[in-house]
Amino acid sequence: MDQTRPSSGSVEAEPYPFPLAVAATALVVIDMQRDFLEPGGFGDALGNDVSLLRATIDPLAAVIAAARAAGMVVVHTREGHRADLSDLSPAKHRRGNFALKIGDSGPMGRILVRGEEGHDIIPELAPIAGEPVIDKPGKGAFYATDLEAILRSRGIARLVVCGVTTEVCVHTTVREANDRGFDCLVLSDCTGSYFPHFHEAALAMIKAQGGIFGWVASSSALLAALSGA
Ligand code: TIU
Repeated sequence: MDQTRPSSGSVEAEPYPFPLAVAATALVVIDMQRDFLEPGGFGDALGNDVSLLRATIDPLAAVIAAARAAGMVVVHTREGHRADLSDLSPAKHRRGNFALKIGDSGPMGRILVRGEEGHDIIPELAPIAGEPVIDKPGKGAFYATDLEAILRSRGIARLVVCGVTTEVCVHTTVREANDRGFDCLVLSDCTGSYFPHFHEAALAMIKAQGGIFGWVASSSALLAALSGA
């Protein structure tokens, strides 16, 4: 097959079209949590301008709606820790320019702790019944989680990856998925970073070298493919 030419049932992507196989594809939404997107959470405590991530919300809401309508598996992840912090390594606890550390009390409850308000997925993108929510203690969604078992049991071989932040949890997850044999398409406008130049570089790294980690496309390309599928 000439991989550089578009074919029907594929998403216009770089470095070449991503074949669309809805039944074997999951939409994976990474860490669209208050702790990263709203003031007073973990992202804010690290000294970031959290408003930079909010441009992802509307396009991602449209993608989630289209994926649900097409019958795609939709999976959400959340970064966070047990209330007793027993799954938090001392190294992760120490690291960062923290105003508040993980586990400290902030305006949205304890920072990056499961069950707290800040740990919730933002209301605009709330999961619906039947959609797996993966709680992860690390940056990658495969590390110390049952994500791989959940995907394999549903016959998933391909991932559309969205969420925040592009160069941290999205990238780590794509690298983990790639090494496990999943084909990953990352949506450029449904991922975001506190550092726009890191966002651009992270996307460039994924699609470089003939797609060394996967593919990159806009949400409009996925929506167009889904509407024709
Ligand atoms: N700090 C930062 O850019 N990201 C994270 O800590 N976690 C995620 O990316 N979810």
